Amino acid sequence: MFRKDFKWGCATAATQIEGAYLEDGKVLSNWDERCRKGLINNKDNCFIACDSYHRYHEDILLLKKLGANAYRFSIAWPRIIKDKKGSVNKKGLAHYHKVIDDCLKHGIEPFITLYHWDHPLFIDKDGAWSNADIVKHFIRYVDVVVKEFAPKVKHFITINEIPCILDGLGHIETQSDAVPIKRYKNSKSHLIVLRHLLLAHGHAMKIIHKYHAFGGIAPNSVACVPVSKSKKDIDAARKAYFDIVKDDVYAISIFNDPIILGRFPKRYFEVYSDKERPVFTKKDLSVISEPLDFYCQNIYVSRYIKSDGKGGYIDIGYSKKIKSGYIDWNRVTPDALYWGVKFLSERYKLPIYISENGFSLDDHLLKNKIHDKERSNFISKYLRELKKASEEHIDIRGYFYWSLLDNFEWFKGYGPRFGIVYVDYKTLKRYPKDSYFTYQNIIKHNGRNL
Ligand code: PNW
Repeated sequence: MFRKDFKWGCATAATQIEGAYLEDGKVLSNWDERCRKGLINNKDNCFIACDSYHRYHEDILLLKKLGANAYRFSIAWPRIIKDKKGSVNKKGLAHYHKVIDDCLKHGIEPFITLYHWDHPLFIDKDGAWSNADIVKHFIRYVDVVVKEFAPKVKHFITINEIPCILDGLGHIETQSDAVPIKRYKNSKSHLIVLRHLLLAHGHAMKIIHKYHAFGGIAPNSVACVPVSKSKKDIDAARKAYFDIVKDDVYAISIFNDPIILGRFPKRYFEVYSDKERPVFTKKDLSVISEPLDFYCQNIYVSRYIKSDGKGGYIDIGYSKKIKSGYIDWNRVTPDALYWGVKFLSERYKLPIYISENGFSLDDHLLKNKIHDKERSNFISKYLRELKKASEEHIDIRGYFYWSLLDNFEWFKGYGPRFGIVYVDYKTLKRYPKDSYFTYQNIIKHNGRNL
């Protein structure tokens, strides 16, 4: 069973759906610039995207008809702050007031992501997350936004997917498929980026609390699943999930532990030398570990782990037989949700939301319909695993499907479609897919029919 007040929703992000890239005083973003430079697959751009800036009401009605009681979306920093002095663009704030009010009117609780990879270009030009100044700019932006909206919005998510930012999506201007660490001169330079992200997060949490709202963070991770139910394989999977491998930006304990437990894990000190580790003062750590009110996890996939028989683990990756979506990492591994939330809740003891989970396909309209059976199966299978965890009294508060709409998939452009609603990019018309109705039916029964 899911709790009675379980949050059922979908997630989106500003750059991926809004368009209107020069409207109402918005300044250029890092992503507008990447598009202008032709760095996106197929030379696609985010200038119009799903045009949700103008069509947000239609999108909220789609959520309403779905039966959703929550919507996770992000605020575009470049719509709010106009310059390095931190001047505020009132029109940007006015836009999000309309979106929030419309959600509330329809019984949909907004979960606002403060940073989903877009920042003003003037910040990018100064080095984005490698320049300590970004923390100061972020504090100004977050203070403006949370002060403005906290009277109506309860839940704020500070930063989306630290690993992907380190991997170049929110930060460095190269395709995301290169070996992550090649983007950095050395370990030290990527740990400095991490340091700025941690401080930005901590200060944002303090601001959220100053205005009496609740805050969390939304990292992604590849969940570790034991190959058998034996205690030694389960212990091995747990160990792998929280392990740190040198220069692997996807390790989660490297940021979750300081944020939630107030200290770096032992492995961090074993893997990185004194020279590589940036200095964190006691005061820094106390900012970074401002208590979270909830924890969000984006989970799409798992990898399989077995014990090496000596207290360590062997990462056996994936079976070739496992199907992927349009994007190759987007494998169908429903057990990711069960084991992911189980290990996370054991270690961090916080209420958990699945803030993203979804499946990409190359959908085609057929007489105004999309028969995306694979996506329907994906949703049902993953939710069955989440329900199993919930029945074991793990504190799971909600699930956000990625995404409501097909949208701009960063460097991959408009190829992969993750939506439960199809978007015809020529007419911008929306068409609910079969999976929309599958999810609707699950929501209607609060998952009892899974
Ligand atoms: C997320 N993985 O990124 C992002 O938050 C979204 O903006 C994006 O559109 C969505 O997933 C689909 O790609 C991820 O390797 C990138 O497991 C990589 C992974 C997961 C999520």
